Amino acid sequence: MNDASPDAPRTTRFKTRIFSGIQPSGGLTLGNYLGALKRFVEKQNEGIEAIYCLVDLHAITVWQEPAKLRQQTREAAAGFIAAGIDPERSILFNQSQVSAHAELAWVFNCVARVGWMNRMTQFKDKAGKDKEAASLGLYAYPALMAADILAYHATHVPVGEDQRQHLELTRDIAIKFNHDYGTDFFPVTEPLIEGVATRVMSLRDGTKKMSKSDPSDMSRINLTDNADTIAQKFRKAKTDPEPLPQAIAALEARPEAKNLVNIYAALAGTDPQTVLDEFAGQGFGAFKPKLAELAVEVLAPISAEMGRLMQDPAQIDAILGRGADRAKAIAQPILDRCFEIVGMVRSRRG
Ligand code: AQP
Repeated sequence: MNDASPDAPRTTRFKTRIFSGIQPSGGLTLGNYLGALKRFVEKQNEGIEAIYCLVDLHAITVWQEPAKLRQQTREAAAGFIAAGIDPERSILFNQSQVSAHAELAWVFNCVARVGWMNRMTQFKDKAGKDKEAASLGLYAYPALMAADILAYHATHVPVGEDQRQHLELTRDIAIKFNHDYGTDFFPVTEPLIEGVATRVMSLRDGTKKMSKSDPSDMSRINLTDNADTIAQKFRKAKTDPEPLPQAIAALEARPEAKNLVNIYAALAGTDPQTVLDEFAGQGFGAFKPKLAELAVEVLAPISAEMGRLMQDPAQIDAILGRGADRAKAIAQPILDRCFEIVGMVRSRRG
């Protein structure tokens, strides 16, 4: 699916700039890789200015053990670099090192309406049955996400399908801000939801998305899993007894089968029909080992490079620090101007 080309007319006043983020709330998964990271690298390699952020402020909307959060942030940074993000060409940093995100989020908390937040399905999913016990941060999460994007006047945001609703809210916030203050200061950002793996599903339940915080490690492939673990997880992945069909339509009622075919297609850089053309008539006993083999071929070099980078955490911290300085140089003037528009006295800068 391609929601908007980078030349989309609504944002032509603004320079094309991509922003996207991933929460360091666990180890990166195959879902994060195929739905986001792989496409971040493609966008960077198309020469588009790109800002990529490890959104640690988002991560603490649910409990994070501090030492683990630090480790996960460094590991995610290593994952970005190992997957092909060049921290010289793109900006790579962790969110909490640029205070403009939290400051702009406050302004957006005052622009967004409670009714808008009440419609956010991610809050409902993550808060579960006991909504009263969820953090206020989890509820306000989408306003912070809007701030992440709009602090850079980002015009395009590559994300997986699960983030579509939050992107809509970011657009609503920009439109309302511009309307309330009689300005066209913020761009109405376009989502980029592209490819065959915009929604990679759990290996244990084809109706649930693959997620780094799922209690079952068997539900996901982690970028750091070794070849044996990957093979075992695919071998044990829930499927059905039918062979793979010839027609895509026949996968509609078979979510687990559809998920594995989509994963194969995304890893192979092809489309699901091509996968079915090759495997139609074969059962999962034959398909799963091929899928595992392909996944290992793609992920093993990334995992090995992550391991190498993780041996030097000081180097990762230095990269994140440099990225934060570059990010701040873009975000601070935008935040200052936003405060001016809102009516704050600005008698000192920074
Ligand atoms: N299963 C998925 N399929 C496709 N894309 C996915 N993304 C996440 N899971 C899938 C995309 O990865 C980017 C970063 O997401 P995130 O880590 O900020 O938050 P998330 O979507 O909530 O991811 P998780 O893994 O489910 O994290 P937890 O478990 O902490 O909530 C986004 O672009 C997202 O679309």
